[in-house]
Amino acid sequence: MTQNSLYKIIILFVILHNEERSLAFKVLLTSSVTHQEITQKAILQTTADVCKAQALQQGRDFVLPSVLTVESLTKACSSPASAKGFQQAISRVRNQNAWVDGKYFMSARRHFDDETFLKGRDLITEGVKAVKAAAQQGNYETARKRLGEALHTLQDFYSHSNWIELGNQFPFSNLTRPDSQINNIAEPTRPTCRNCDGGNCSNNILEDIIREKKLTSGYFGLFKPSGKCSHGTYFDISSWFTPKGGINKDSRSSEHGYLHDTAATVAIAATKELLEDIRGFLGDSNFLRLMGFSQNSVLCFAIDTTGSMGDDIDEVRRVTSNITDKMRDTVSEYILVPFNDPDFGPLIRTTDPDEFKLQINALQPHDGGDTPELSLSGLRLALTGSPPQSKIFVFTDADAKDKELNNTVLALIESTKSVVNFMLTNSLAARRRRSGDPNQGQSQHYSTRISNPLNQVYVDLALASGGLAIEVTKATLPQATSIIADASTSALVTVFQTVKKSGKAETYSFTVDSSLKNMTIYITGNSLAFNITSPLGDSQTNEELSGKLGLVEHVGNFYTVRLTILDPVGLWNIYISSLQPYTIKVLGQSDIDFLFNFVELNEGAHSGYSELSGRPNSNVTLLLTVMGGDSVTPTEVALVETSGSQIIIGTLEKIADGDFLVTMNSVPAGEFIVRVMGERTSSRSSNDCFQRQSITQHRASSVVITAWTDEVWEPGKTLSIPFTVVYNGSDELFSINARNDRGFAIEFPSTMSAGSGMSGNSTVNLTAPSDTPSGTEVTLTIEAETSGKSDFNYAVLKLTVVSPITDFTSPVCEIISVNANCSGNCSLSSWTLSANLTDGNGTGIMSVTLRQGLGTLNTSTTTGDGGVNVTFVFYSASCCSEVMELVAVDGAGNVGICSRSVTSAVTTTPNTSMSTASTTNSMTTATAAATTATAKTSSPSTNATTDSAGHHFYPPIGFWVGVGAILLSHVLWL
Ligand SMILES: *[C@@H]1O[C@H](CO)[C@@H](O)[C@H](O)[C@H]1NC(C)=O
Ligand SMILES: *[C@@H]1O[C@H](CO)[C@@H](O)[C@H](O)[C@H]1NC(C)=O
Ligand SMILES: *[C@@H]1O[C@H](CO)[C@@H](O)[C@H](O)[C@H]1NC(C)=O
Ligand SMILES: [Ca+2]
Repeated sequence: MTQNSLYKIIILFVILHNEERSLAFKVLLTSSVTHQEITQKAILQTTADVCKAQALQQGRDFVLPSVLTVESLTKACSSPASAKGFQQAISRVRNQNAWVDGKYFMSARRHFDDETFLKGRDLITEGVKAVKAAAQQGNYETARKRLGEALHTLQDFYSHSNWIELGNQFPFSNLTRPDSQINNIAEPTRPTCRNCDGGNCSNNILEDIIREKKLTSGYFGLFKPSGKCSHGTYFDISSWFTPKGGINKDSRSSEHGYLHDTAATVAIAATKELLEDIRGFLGDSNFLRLMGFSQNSVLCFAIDTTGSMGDDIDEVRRVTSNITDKMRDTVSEYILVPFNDPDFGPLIRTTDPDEFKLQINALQPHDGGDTPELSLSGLRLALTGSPPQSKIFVFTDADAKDKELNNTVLALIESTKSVVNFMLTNSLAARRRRSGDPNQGQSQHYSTRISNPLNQVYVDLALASGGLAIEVTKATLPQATSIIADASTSALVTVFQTVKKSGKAETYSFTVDSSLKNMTIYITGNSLAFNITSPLGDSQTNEELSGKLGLVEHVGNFYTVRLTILDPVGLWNIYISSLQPYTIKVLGQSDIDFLFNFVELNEGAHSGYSELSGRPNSNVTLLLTVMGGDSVTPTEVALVETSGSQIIIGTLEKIADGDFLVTMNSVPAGEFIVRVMGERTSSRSSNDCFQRQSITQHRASSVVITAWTDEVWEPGKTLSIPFTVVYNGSDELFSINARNDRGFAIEFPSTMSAGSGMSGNSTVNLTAPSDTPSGTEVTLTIEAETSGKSDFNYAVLKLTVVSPITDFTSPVCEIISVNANCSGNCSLSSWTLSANLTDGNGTGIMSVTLRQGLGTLNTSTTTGDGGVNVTFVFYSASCCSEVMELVAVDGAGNVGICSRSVTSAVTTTPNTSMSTASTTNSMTTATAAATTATAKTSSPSTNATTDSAGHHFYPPIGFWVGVGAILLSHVLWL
């Protein structure tokens, strides 16, 4: 039996026999949320610094919001996108941070328990390396996850070690530097603690440990070496034995809870340091992308490039050019995936609209014919390469040859919540005939068409994703493409959506609130008629192209109704009659929206939650984030069956501002969406009700697949990923499929048994070719399906191949000279600086960028002593631009920052005795620079100290005053 499972049994025993301890669960849940508070605060503060620096560089004003929130900062950063992208990125980092507690419950190094300082440090530096490598490849989602994991360990250091007890008020920067040492760790046999004095643990760390500044941390679990400190608090059995008690600062009620707030403050500062290092590496624009700015306005096209698509591609080119021009200001990234037979890809990603147009123009229709293509392979690449919740448009005129990817693509749709729209130009010709509408009893014209049966897989996938399968002819394709421009508008929310797999007459209603603008209703289906009724009783049918409520457009199987009515607030009805399947979708623009994830709660001391990577079980728990500000309150969260009529209402529990935990004890039988109803208090009306719903259709499953690995994956290596299949039913033989989107060699068992009595265990082996570039992201899907195909579930893993790094040192900056004569009117004088940058025997300087300063920067490279490359930097600026900060990044991603500032004399009272400007300089490694970046410039010439190498650091006093002022109202963390 492993220590872990023995431990869990003991925990269970404690829970069963002690009611009070089991009640601790709620507190513990809150505690893992506040790990997130630390993360969120640090992200908001660093992002504010970045936006400010960027605004200064671009000559824009930046007004720091008085209260930093996701919403206020998005506005201040003048991001064209909505706050949703930022919130989503923060949630991803926070959730992955919490996940560490769930997944690595007993891993000492993940929490800096058991004096595992070197291993913990390695986890952090390896994590940062992976964040940088992934982000550099544009794989921001993976970068966010790795960031969340690394931050958990970093933050735990301040709660679980005695760093704070040693009197430190600053972060321990060595934890984020792979080249630095961690000296003074208490020797393995050296006692560090004594018994607490009853309930009082304020003096339990031995005096000699404190005096000699020995670093120690609490042991957690069943055993500890004699004399060592324990972690403490419930569940830490080691703390029941001498030396009794613990030293953690996880919450105010912990043994060292009196230091909790200090520890939390230093943890925020440490988190900011780490974020600053990543910022230095990525540069400000890409750092903002990592933080989700402009990540939710990505336009992704997957285009069939076979010969028969010739005319269509011309049309697609025209359409995409128009859209690209029209959407320049709202779309931030363009992705193109060509597919054909026998190949597909590569995925092309650009932020430049003109480059995107060039790439589309360069598509050459070739090969194939009207025969099936590898469309699902192309779609899979689009899904794995785009940020989550992207809108993907697939253009094809042929059937899918790779239908076996149906389930894989479905799994990716569900887990990314991306929307897939198909523009299908192989529709069967419409047959127009005169016919009576059986439901309205009046004679009218409408076309009787049926879908091309070959398109069924596309229709299924579109519906599952909440997208549309639009069947048009080549000639009418342009008319249908307005949906692409519509989909790219910012702050787009779904008010209502339904999918009917068989047609019948029905009436649907939905609520429109006063925040909604530019409402559009999309209806797809053949042979249908509809009638829309406003809250005031006005109505319009599909036959009235311009009516009381709005404008109707119709092409192929696709209707668009744009509401033009002035006051749409209230309850709307749509009556629809059809003999065939149809979909309705009601969209609008609004700040009120929500995000959710299916999660699993973890019990025990290091409690938390994990996001599910597959379908939820019948007990559904959602972590819900409601956007739109303080005035927005959710009142009902429900799972709504899309094809049936079941509605399961959940129990709402607020866990932080805007964050809720929703639990349901059953699920609808079929596909369902998540619907949030709520109220907004506004001055306009006292009772403004809103409704929003998720787009993707979800399903529950009785199969659970868990898979993960902690191994570092290097090019040329085979990664083994253990996985488990658990089935809540009688014994079954599952068919197993594991696939990756890179075509890497893969091995896995084709079948596996699981059921009532047992779970199935096996491994997937995945081999990265030796020429795989560092930072390559691989999406692995593991699927299990019952033999009768009645149940199916999956796990999705994003894995990153990272090359080993041998260069651990940051570039060094040596300022050679500064010439500043900044007396008098600053605009009439200028200053210059020259410096040498070197990377010693390292990988060499790859980039030098000016982060602050409005002057000009020139660089040239020469070979200096011992063949070391030296980058000579010459900077000159007006004296009005007082601060210069440049960032040098080496080939391994190490960051060095060089900064200098001059103080120009006050122009109104020229001081003759101060004819030369006062200057300060600093060259620090990125981690130390984090604090300078925050503390800098208010009094740059004071407080400089010098380290042994003669480099100057700013003790971040201004920064500490700032951080200290933020009193965390209630911080607990594990
Ligand atoms: C941090 O790293 C530096 C450089 O390796 C080293 O000189 C210093 O002693 C380390 N600090 C501690 C507290 O270990
Ligand atoms: C593209 O825009 C031009 C002019 O702006 C227009 O004439 C043309 O019809 C548009 N083409 C499509 C396919 O929308
Ligand atoms: C694709 O998968 C879904 C769900 O498993 C299934 O309902 C559908 O019939 C499949 N479609 C095809 C064409 O195989
Ligand atoms: Ca280096």
